[in-house]
Amino acid sequence: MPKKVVLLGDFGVGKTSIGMRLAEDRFEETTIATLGVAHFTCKVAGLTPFSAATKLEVWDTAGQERYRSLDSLRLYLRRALGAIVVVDVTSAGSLEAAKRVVSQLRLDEDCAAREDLAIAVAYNKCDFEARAFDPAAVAWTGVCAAVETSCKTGAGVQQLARALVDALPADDAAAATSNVGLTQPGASLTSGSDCC
Ligand SMILES: Nc1nc2c(ncn2[C@@H]2O[C@H](COP(=O)(O)OP(=O)(O)OP(=O)(O)O)[C@@H](O)[C@H]2O)c(=O)[nH]1
Ligand SMILES: [Mg+2]
Repeated sequence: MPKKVVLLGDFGVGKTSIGMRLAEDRFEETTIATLGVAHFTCKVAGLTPFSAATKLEVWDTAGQERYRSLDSLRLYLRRALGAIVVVDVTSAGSLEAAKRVVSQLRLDEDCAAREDLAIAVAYNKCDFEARAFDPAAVAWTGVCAAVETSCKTGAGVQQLARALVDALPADDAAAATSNVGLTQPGASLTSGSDCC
Protein backbone atom coordinates (compact mmCIF):
# COMPACT_ATOMS: atom_id res chain seq x y z
CA MET A 1 0.00 0.00 0.00
CA PRO A 2 1.45 3.43 -0.90
CA LYS A 3 2.41 5.70 1.97
CA LYS A 4 0.51 8.96 2.07
CA VAL A 5 2.53 12.18 2.03
CA VAL A 6 0.89 15.62 1.86
CA LEU A 7 2.21 18.79 0.26
CA LEU A 8 1.65 21.97 2.27
CA GLY A 9 2.72 25.59 1.91
CA ASP A 10 1.62 28.98 0.64
CA PHE A 11 0.12 29.47 -2.82
CA GLY A 12 2.50 29.49 -5.76
CA VAL A 13 5.51 28.10 -3.85
CA GLY A 14 5.77 25.03 -6.07
CA LYS A 15 3.79 22.25 -4.37
CA THR A 16 2.32 20.93 -7.61
CA SER A 17 5.70 21.29 -9.30
CA ILE A 18 7.32 19.11 -6.61
CA GLY A 19 4.63 16.47 -7.13
CA MET A 20 5.20 16.63 -10.88
CA ARG A 21 8.99 16.29 -10.48
CA LEU A 22 8.62 13.31 -8.17
CA ALA A 23 6.02 11.50 -10.24
CA GLU A 24 7.01 12.37 -13.79
CA ASP A 25 10.38 14.14 -13.55
CA ARG A 26 9.11 17.12 -15.50
CA PHE A 27 8.57 20.84 -14.96
CA GLU A 28 6.08 23.33 -16.34
CA GLU A 29 6.87 27.06 -16.43
CA THR A 30 3.18 27.85 -16.29
CA THR A 31 0.90 25.99 -13.96
CA ILE A 32 -2.73 26.41 -12.96
CA ALA A 33 -3.36 27.13 -9.28
CA THR A 34 -4.57 23.96 -7.61
CA LEU A 35 -8.17 23.82 -6.53
CA GLY A 36 -9.36 20.85 -4.50
CA VAL A 37 -7.01 17.90 -4.19
CA ALA A 38 -4.88 15.96 -6.66
CA HIS A 39 -2.67 12.90 -6.19
CA PHE A 40 0.71 11.94 -7.56
CA THR A 41 2.20 8.50 -7.15
CA CYS A 42 5.91 7.77 -7.21
CA LYS A 43 8.54 5.39 -5.89
CA VAL A 44 11.39 6.74 -3.78
CA ALA A 45 14.31 4.91 -2.16
CA GLY A 46 15.65 6.18 1.16
CA LEU A 47 19.08 7.74 1.62
CA THR A 48 20.68 4.67 3.17
CA PRO A 49 22.03 2.04 0.75
CA PHE A 50 19.71 -0.61 2.19
CA SER A 51 16.44 1.30 2.31
CA ALA A 52 13.87 -0.28 0.06
CA ALA A 53 12.05 1.81 -2.53
CA THR A 54 8.83 3.09 -1.04
CA LYS A 55 5.71 3.83 -3.02
CA LEU A 56 4.35 7.23 -2.10
CA GLU A 57 0.96 8.72 -2.73
CA VAL A 58 1.67 12.45 -2.73
CA TRP A 59 -1.38 14.61 -2.05
CA ASP A 60 -1.51 18.15 -3.37
CA THR A 61 -3.95 20.91 -2.53
CA ALA A 62 -4.50 24.65 -2.85
CA GLY A 63 -2.01 26.89 -1.09
CA GLN A 64 -4.56 29.63 -0.51
CA GLU A 65 -5.46 29.32 3.16
CA ARG A 66 -8.82 30.86 2.46
CA TYR A 67 -9.75 27.78 0.44
CA ARG A 68 -8.94 25.54 3.38
CA SER A 69 -11.03 25.14 6.49
CA LEU A 70 -9.86 23.21 9.54
CA ASP A 71 -12.22 20.40 8.54
CA SER A 72 -10.68 20.15 5.11
CA LEU A 73 -7.18 20.17 6.63
CA ARG A 74 -8.18 17.26 8.89
CA LEU A 75 -9.44 15.31 5.91
CA TYR A 76 -6.33 16.15 3.93
CA LEU A 77 -4.09 14.91 6.76
CA ARG A 78 -6.07 11.77 7.43
CA ARG A 79 -3.75 8.72 7.34
CA ALA A 80 -0.81 10.90 6.24
CA LEU A 81 2.58 9.60 7.40
CA GLY A 82 4.62 12.49 6.06
CA ALA A 83 4.39 16.12 4.97
CA ILE A 84 6.49 18.21 2.62
CA VAL A 85 6.19 21.85 3.64
CA VAL A 86 7.22 24.03 0.72
CA VAL A 87 8.79 27.49 1.00
CA ASP A 88 9.65 29.80 -1.92
CA VAL A 89 13.15 31.19 -1.24
CA THR A 90 12.18 34.44 -2.96
CA SER A 91 9.25 35.06 -0.61
CA ALA A 92 9.61 35.89 3.08
CA GLY A 93 5.84 35.55 3.43
CA SER A 94 5.99 31.93 2.31
CA LEU A 95 8.50 31.23 5.11
CA GLU A 96 6.09 32.71 7.67
CA ALA A 97 3.27 30.61 6.21
CA ALA A 98 5.44 27.48 6.43
CA LYS A 99 6.32 28.22 10.07
CA ARG A 100 2.61 28.52 10.85
CA VAL A 101 1.88 25.22 9.11
CA VAL A 102 4.66 23.37 10.95
CA SER A 103 3.51 24.63 14.35
CA GLN A 104 -0.06 23.74 13.48
CA LEU A 105 1.02 20.22 12.54
CA ARG A 106 3.08 19.83 15.70
CA LEU A 107 1.08 21.76 18.30
CA ASP A 108 -2.52 21.99 17.22
CA GLU A 109 -4.53 18.94 18.29
CA ASP A 110 -7.46 20.13 16.20
CA CYS A 111 -5.58 19.72 12.95
CA ALA A 112 -5.32 15.97 13.70
CA ALA A 113 -1.82 15.34 12.37
CA ARG A 114 -0.15 12.22 13.75
CA GLU A 115 2.33 12.98 16.51
CA ASP A 116 4.98 11.08 14.60
CA LEU A 117 4.18 12.67 11.23
CA ALA A 118 7.52 13.11 9.41
CA ILE A 119 7.92 16.68 8.17
CA ALA A 120 10.45 17.80 5.55
CA VAL A 121 10.90 21.40 4.39
CA ALA A 122 11.63 22.24 0.74
CA TYR A 123 13.32 25.60 0.13
CA ASN A 124 12.07 25.71 -3.41
CA LYS A 125 12.97 27.88 -6.43
CA CYS A 126 16.63 27.80 -5.39
CA ASP A 127 17.52 28.36 -9.06
CA PHE A 128 16.77 32.04 -8.36
CA GLU A 129 19.80 33.94 -7.12
CA ALA A 130 17.77 36.57 -5.29
CA ARG A 131 16.80 35.27 -1.86
CA ALA A 132 14.32 36.86 0.53
CA PHE A 133 16.07 35.20 3.50
CA ASP A 134 18.99 32.90 4.30
CA PRO A 135 17.71 29.31 4.54
CA ALA A 136 20.81 28.31 6.54
CA ALA A 137 19.83 30.77 9.28
CA VAL A 138 16.31 29.38 9.74
CA ALA A 139 15.77 27.08 12.72
CA TRP A 140 13.07 24.39 12.68
CA THR A 141 11.92 22.06 15.40
CA GLY A 142 10.36 18.71 14.64
CA VAL A 143 11.53 18.69 11.04
CA CYS A 144 13.53 15.72 9.69
CA ALA A 145 15.13 17.56 6.75
CA ALA A 146 15.28 21.00 5.18
CA VAL A 147 16.59 20.86 1.62
CA GLU A 148 17.07 23.47 -1.10
CA THR A 149 15.16 22.38 -4.18
CA SER A 150 14.51 23.57 -7.69
CA CYS A 151 11.67 22.01 -9.58
CA LYS A 152 12.98 23.81 -12.65
CA THR A 153 16.37 22.05 -12.65
CA GLY A 154 15.32 19.08 -10.51
CA ALA A 155 18.02 19.85 -7.92
CA GLY A 156 17.37 18.56 -4.42
CA VAL A 157 13.89 17.16 -5.07
CA GLN A 158 14.86 13.48 -4.90
CA GLN A 159 17.14 14.15 -1.94
CA LEU A 160 14.28 15.77 -0.06
CA ALA A 161 11.94 12.86 -0.80
CA ARG A 162 14.57 10.30 0.14
CA ALA A 163 15.21 11.98 3.50
CA LEU A 164 11.47 12.01 4.15
CA VAL A 165 11.11 8.33 3.24
CA ASP A 166 13.77 7.41 5.82
CA ALA A 167 11.86 9.34 8.50
CA LEU A 168 8.35 8.02 7.76
CA PRO A 169 6.73 6.24 10.71
CA ALA A 170 5.50 2.67 10.29
CA ASP A 171 2.28 2.44 8.34
CA ASP A 172 0.54 0.30 10.95
CA ALA A 173 -3.12 -0.59 11.25
CA ALA A 174 -3.54 1.74 14.21
CA ALA A 175 -2.36 4.65 12.11
CA ALA A 176 -4.76 3.73 9.36
CA THR A 177 -7.69 4.13 11.71
CA SER A 178 -6.37 6.80 14.06
CA ASN A 179 -8.28 9.73 12.57
CA VAL A 180 -11.35 7.92 11.38
CA GLY A 181 -13.62 9.74 13.80
CA LEU A 182 -12.76 13.05 12.19
CA THR A 183 -14.27 12.26 8.82
CA GLN A 184 -17.52 14.03 8.17
CA PRO A 185 -20.17 12.03 6.37
CA GLY A 186 -20.50 13.11 2.79
CA ALA A 187 -17.57 15.51 3.06
CA SER A 188 -15.24 15.40 0.11
CA LEU A 189 -12.22 17.42 -0.83
CA THR A 190 -11.66 15.92 -4.19
CA SER A 191 -12.34 18.17 -7.09
CA GLY A 192 -9.00 17.68 -8.80
CA SER A 193 -8.00 14.54 -10.62
CA ASP A 194 -5.36 11.90 -10.21
CA CYS A 195 -2.43 13.11 -12.20
CA CYS A 196 -0.76 9.80 -12.92
N1 LIG B 1 12.05 29.07 -11.37
C1 LIG B 1 11.29 28.21 -10.71
N2 LIG B 1 9.96 28.25 -10.83
C2 LIG B 1 9.23 27.33 -10.15
C3 LIG B 1 9.81 26.35 -9.32
N3 LIG B 1 8.83 25.60 -8.78
C4 LIG B 1 7.68 26.09 -9.27
N4 LIG B 1 7.91 27.13 -10.09
C5 LIG B 1 6.92 27.94 -10.79
O1 LIG B 1 6.12 28.60 -9.80
C6 LIG B 1 4.78 28.69 -10.25
C7 LIG B 1 3.84 28.06 -9.22
O2 LIG B 1 4.13 26.68 -9.14
P1 LIG B 1 3.07 25.61 -8.59
O3 LIG B 1 3.73 24.30 -8.56
O4 LIG B 1 1.81 25.71 -9.38
O5 LIG B 1 2.81 26.18 -7.13
P2 LIG B 1 1.72 25.65 -6.07
O6 LIG B 1 2.35 25.77 -4.73
O7 LIG B 1 1.22 24.32 -6.46
O8 LIG B 1 0.58 26.75 -6.24
P3 LIG B 1 -0.96 26.65 -5.70
O9 LIG B 1 -1.55 25.40 -6.28
O10 LIG B 1 -1.61 27.88 -6.25
O11 LIG B 1 -0.93 26.67 -4.22
C8 LIG B 1 4.73 28.03 -11.64
O12 LIG B 1 4.87 29.04 -12.61
C9 LIG B 1 5.95 27.12 -11.63
O13 LIG B 1 6.48 26.89 -12.92
C10 LIG B 1 11.23 26.34 -9.21
O14 LIG B 1 11.85 25.54 -8.49
N5 LIG B 1 11.92 27.29 -9.92
MG1 LIG C 1 -0.67 23.70 -6.91
